[in-house]
Amino acid sequence: MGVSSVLFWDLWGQFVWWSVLVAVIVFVWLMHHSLFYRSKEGEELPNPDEIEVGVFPKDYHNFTLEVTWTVIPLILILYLTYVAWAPLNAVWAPAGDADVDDNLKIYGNECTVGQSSFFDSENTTANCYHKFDIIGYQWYWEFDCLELDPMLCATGFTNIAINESTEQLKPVLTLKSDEVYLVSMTSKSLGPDSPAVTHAPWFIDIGTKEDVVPNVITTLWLTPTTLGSTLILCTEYCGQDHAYMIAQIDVIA
Ligand SMILES: [Cu+2]
Repeated sequence: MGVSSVLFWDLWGQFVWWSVLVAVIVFVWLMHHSLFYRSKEGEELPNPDEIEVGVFPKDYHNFTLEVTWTVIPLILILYLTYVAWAPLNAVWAPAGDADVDDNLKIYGNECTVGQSSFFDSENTTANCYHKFDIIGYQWYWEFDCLELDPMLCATGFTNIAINESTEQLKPVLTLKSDEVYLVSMTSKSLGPDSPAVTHAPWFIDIGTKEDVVPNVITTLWLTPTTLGSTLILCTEYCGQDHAYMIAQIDVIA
């Protein structure tokens, strides 16, 4: 899982836990009341509320109950909102001079040749980061490893099944696990028949995505921490072959 995924999976776990707890309370309560307060066969029921068919029942206002069922869920929602903010630091952290600015300490400075990021997924910090580029065309991804060592970043091609009977040659990006990458991205034109349009690479399993916009450089932190292969899909509709704008990422040790 990537840098954001580590955080998002933790959040996911918390949200599922609270959802299950609330569901158990609600459904157990509901079942209990539905069964326990059922009238028995032939039972003559008292009618203390004088409920009549076609007449709106008397209004019993219970202030304590009303406050309780408003305040308790409100506290839970405020808490979940608060914890959901946590990954924003890791996702939007600036890149820059970590020696000068404490806010840039999450991923440190750009690695020097041969230096490793040593990503710490517990605390979402790293020694340093590596840079590479992604360019979106209509309709394929191009990876540029810049000056990086081939052990850290390599490109190639492979056949990927795009449906049950068809395979297509697609780009492959090979990255090293537990390294932090800062990806700079933009969209370019291949000529009048293929204008620069907005794309958005979605790094499945790594859990992040970002728009790729003509004439703008967008950036994204990427930290693959699980070995294996995953796909990049385009999640911004970009024309005819949008659905086939696929690439593979191989994460190696
Ligand atoms: Cu696209």
